[in-house]
Amino acid sequence: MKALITTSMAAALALSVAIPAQAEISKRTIRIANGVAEDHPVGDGVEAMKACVNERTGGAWTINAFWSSSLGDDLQSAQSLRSGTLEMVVSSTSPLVAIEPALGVFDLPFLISNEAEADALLDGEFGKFMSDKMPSHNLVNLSFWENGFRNLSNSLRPVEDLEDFSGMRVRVMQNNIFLDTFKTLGANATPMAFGEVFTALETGAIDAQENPYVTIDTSRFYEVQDYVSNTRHAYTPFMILFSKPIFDTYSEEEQQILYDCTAAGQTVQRESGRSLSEQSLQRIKDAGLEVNDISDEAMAEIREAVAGVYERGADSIGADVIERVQAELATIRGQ
Ligand code: TF8
Repeated sequence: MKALITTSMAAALALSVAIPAQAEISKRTIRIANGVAEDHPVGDGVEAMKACVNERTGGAWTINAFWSSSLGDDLQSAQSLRSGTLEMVVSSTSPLVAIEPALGVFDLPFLISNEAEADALLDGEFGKFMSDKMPSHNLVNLSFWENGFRNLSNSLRPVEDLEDFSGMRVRVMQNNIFLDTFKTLGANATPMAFGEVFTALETGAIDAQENPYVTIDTSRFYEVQDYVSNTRHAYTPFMILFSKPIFDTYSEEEQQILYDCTAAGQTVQRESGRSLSEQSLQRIKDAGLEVNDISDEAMAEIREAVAGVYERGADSIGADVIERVQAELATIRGQ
């Protein structure tokens, strides 16, 4: 009898030693909402994340991505996360100022000047500082991915200097900083969810919109626009948000898988976005659009015109947050 117990105990012990990882991983289904089309670089990031999850969970998790705002726009999806009715969203930070106004810091015009700065800022202390604001809104930011530098497209004329913005009906994201920026530039700025932009451009309800080349390409805006100006007026990040009420039901190991696999997705997504950007620009040109750069002189004038947005934005963003980002950027730039 004694020998039998010892044997079965040893067998049980061996079993628990043999599959330590599985014990903490449950069967799960994760839905990811997205506003972009599947051929956007976010699609590559999600694929990489899926592969990572599959390996780490031994296939216990199913990940279903929903494209082109089919589960709602960025803000609606984030609200679903907060109430625990949706697991995940790849969202621009910009429309989320309705939830956390400090996120408007990323929308300040000409804040970030290149991708290396963006990566250092978002993956460093400042990114952590911003992510730490999210749990109080029932959201967990797992990673920052890249939306990218935004450029203006329109159906009226090449935008080459400050005067060219005048009276142009520009769709902006639902975001006070972008609204202020484009009003200050003299445009007739209209906040609108991303999912409505194509139709609004097509029907002529608006003349213009602004997004990175990969989005102008993969959302087919080139079909309903004639001019693109290389304005690079803002770099907007994506947050990879997870529902905190759902996150809290995950084991520590499962939570770590989410962090690790969205980080794996980040690497692929950024690389893909950066290499696709050139191809997208070429496709935009091939579609017959006129693409123009802006002279240094005109750019200096544009920058000066919108400088006041920083001070006015401090009310909603917080002066301390703006000071913090500027200090961090100065460090990154070695100033
Ligand atoms: C915008 C954003 C969007 C993205 C996308 C829905 O213009 O740049 O394109 O957030 O994921 O609204």
